[in-house]
Amino acid sequence: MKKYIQILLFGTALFVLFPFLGNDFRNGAWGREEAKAGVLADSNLVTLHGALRVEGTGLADQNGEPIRLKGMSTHGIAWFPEYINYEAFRTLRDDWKTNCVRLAMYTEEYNGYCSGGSQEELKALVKKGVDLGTELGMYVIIDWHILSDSDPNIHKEDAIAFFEEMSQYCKNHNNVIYEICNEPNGYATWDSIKRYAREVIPVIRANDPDGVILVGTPTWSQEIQMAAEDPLEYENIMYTLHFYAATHTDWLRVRLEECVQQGLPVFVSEFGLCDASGNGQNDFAQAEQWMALLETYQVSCCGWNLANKEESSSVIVAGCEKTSGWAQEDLSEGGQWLRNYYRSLDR
Ligand code: IDC
Repeated sequence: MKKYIQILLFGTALFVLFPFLGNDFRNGAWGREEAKAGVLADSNLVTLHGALRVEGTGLADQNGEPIRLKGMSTHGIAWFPEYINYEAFRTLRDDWKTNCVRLAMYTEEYNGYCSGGSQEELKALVKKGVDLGTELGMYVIIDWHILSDSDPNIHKEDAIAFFEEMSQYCKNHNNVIYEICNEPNGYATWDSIKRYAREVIPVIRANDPDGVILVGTPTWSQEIQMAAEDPLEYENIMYTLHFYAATHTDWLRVRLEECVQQGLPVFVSEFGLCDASGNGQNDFAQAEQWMALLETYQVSCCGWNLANKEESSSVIVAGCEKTSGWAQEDLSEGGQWLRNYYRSLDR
């Protein structure tokens, strides 16, 4: 009997308090079951915006309205698989106000896909990330994260098989974007990247004809002017520019602006506030200039990285074991800045 009275009192309190509860509680902070049951249907961005396509220099939604993706990139998913979880993505959606997650899968570094990592486990993790994004109404980028393997042609056969399987899996999802090579560098020329792209893109397109595809550019995805001069002949393609605010300054911003003004579709699929090593001091003054430029041209972007590694680009402080629901003090200096920035866009 006592129990029923308690339940009754609790119910009445909830009813009375409901109008005063925060937006987060009313709109976002429900449990997984309510989310699944469709209580969150109106907050499901992917239902609202549907499949995206490249329009001008940016992205448009299913109604032809411009949409800007903004979000976080994971660190390498083989290093930090624990952040591919429902609550983590939900925190990024509801607390950070982001609409996109990039799944970075290294090909070479630390148990990379082509250097001894379990390909089956990594593919399962990517699919899990895609499914979580679908469930939560977030766009997901599948990133073939080449780095020390400078030229994407080095692992071209693996890339073809990987994207064949992923595009088969994702063809009925309208929230997936394919990034076919993170950062070509060293001797990888624009010609060799184009050669690679011409083999990988048709494989994806055969399964998922309308999927947006991101193509990396030479010198760690900085030479977008080469793509502007000599673009690929496919529709629905964007070229990536990456910056780290403490290293890349005016000269790279000028390049971005010039290329966008020439009509090049650009996606900043990775950026950092610190230097290009992923560590060192953050440069918030430069970061502000970058963000102002990205906003001017509505360039979509993903911050590096969702992990608790001891480096300034990790947004969670080293030693914090929480894999979701981070409080202010769980976030690094850069993490707090990024969260505040994304929240400030939610207007
Ligand atoms: C860095 C990680 C670091 C890791 C290293 C591996 O932050 O923990 O040890 O890779 O070599 C990039 C790359 C991205 C880098 C990042 C920072 O896309 O993989 O991550 N960066 O160096 N391009 C420019 C900077």
